[in-house]
Parts: sequence; C-alpha cells; structure tokens
Amino acid sequence: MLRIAIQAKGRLSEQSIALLDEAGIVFDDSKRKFLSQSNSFPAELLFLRDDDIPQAVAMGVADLGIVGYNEVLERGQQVDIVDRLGFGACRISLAIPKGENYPGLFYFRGKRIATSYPNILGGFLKEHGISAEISVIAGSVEIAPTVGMSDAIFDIVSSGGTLVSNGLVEVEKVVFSEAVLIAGKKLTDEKRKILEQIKFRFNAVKDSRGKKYLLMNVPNEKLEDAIRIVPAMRSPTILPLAQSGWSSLHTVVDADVLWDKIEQLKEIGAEGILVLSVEKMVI
Ligand code: PRT
Ligand code: ZN
Repeated sequence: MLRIAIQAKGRLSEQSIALLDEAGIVFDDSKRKFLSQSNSFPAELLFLRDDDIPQAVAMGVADLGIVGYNEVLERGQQVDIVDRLGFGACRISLAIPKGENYPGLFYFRGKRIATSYPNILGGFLKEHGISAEISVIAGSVEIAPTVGMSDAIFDIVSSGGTLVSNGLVEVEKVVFSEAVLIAGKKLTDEKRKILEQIKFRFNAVKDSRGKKYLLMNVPNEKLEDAIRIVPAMRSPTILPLAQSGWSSLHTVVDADVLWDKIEQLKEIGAEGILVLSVEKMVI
C-alpha cells in the first residue's frame, strides 16, 4: 500500500485526481475524507494543502506527492522528483509597476520585493549579487505595490492577466514550474515496485494526450504518399478492403496537426476519414 499526497482544494486537485483516475487508480470522490483508499489499486490518497506536501513526503507521512515544482523548490525538502506531469504550468517572475524604466536586474538593488517564495527569491538575488529587501506575504502578492507595501513583486504568473490588471509588468522569468510527482527517499522495495507501476501508467496517459487515431480508405497506388503524410509510431497499419484496389490505413497523429494532415490526405484521394480519441498509449 502506497500513500499519495495531493492538494485537497485548489488549482492542482482536479487534474491530480483526473490523472490518477485515467491511470486506473480510482477513488470515490463522493466519499472523500482526509484519507481515502482506492478500491482499484494498492494506494490511498492523503489530501493536504500544497505547501505541506513536500514535507509530508520528506518525513514519510506520504510516500508520493503531486505538487507544483515551485513548492518543492521553495520548501527545500529532501525528496526525489520522479516525473513531470504536464499540467499546472506556470512561472515565478519578478514584476514591477508599469511605466517604470527597467535597465536590468540591478533595478532591484535596495528595493522591497513582496513574495510568497522568499527562499527561491533569496537564492536568485544572491546568485546575481543583488541586495534587496524581501517582504513575505501569504496571499494577493500582486496588490502589494499598489497599496505601497512593496516596490516590486515576485509571484506566480500563468496567463499574465493578473499582472496586467494590477498595473504590473513581468521583467524577469526566474523559475518555470509544472506539477511533478515526488517520492520519499526511503521507500521500501515493495513501494518502489508500486511506484514503477504508477510511473508506467502516468506515462501512458501523458503520451496519449494530444493524440488522435485516424482511419481512412486509400487507393492502393496512393498508399506510399499516405504513409509519407502520416508516418505513425513505427509504421501505419494497412489492411485490404473487400473492394479490390483499396486499403484501410490506421495511424496516430498529433492533434495540433490533425487538420493539416486530413487536408493533405484528402488531396491524394483518401476517403472515409474517421478521427477517434486515443485513451491510452503504451509506446
Ligand atoms: O490551499 P493551498 O495552499 O493548497 O493552495 P494555494 O492557494 O497555495 O495554491 P493554488 O491552488 O492557487 O495553486 C497551486 C499550484 O498551482 C501552484 O503552486 C502552482 O504550481 C500552480 N499554478 C499554475 C498556479 C497558477 N498556475 C496561477 N496562475 N498557482 C497560482 N496561480 C495564481 C497566480 O499567482 C496569480 O495570482 O493565479 C493568479 C492568476 O494568474 P494569471 O497569470 O493567469 O493571471
Ligand atoms: Zn499553498
């Protein structure tokens, strides 16, 4: 049995549960408690505030955790980063009031910077030989300059909309983050085995994201052209149709080039093109 800590409520909780669910590690959300056991996999979920997840994993209270890389870095706890999970993307940036001249990092010398990430900011300023005052604020960091609490901020940015609506401009992107899977350093062999299983399943889910399964009928003399357009993982599957001179071609393509590929395939005479979603992909 493995215990996995995830964010109880917040930006990462839904996607963490969805990823586990797609990996066949299912929890009954309607009966959600502080600790919930899966009935489909030897794991239980521990719901915590994201700030506490790195420490819980480092202490062995949980074996694994799903948390933002930014929190792992800030907390400085001894944990292994096992995998990036492909959601919760953001960056931690320095931002200053709009209209200020920004000559470079030395702008921050002697300035007061509000943040919830004092350790990451402290390390960054030290590395660049800048001495500034760090003012730790737990929430709504972006309002600090407007209300006169600071000259600048160091905070999470995703779309950048919050900065704009608070009259701030992003001037330095310091850390790029996404949700990561973390593990304790002292897992037993039995737990490591379960962790390997989870990694394998997560990868199958991640690999299937943004992929589409394409089926179509192609005149035999155009098969080579079709393969050039959609080369597939190893090579596309080709099956003869009952009608002679035609074949059915099956392949997987990236969703972002789907329409491009369909247009090219139609041009060479492909017909009956079907697009299906890919649920899991084991490469
Ligand atoms: O209650 P708990 O402590 O568990 O949650 P929390 O309030 O500390 O964290 P939460 O739920 O806000 O975020 C959890 C994690 O999501 C963060 O640690 C990041 O790893 C990740 N993440 C991704 C984000 C964002 N995107 C994000 N945009 N975390 C916060 N934001 C904030 C940002 O600070 C800004 O104020 O959202 C606001 C909007 O951002 P823009 O740039 O899109 O306007
Ligand atoms: Zn938090």
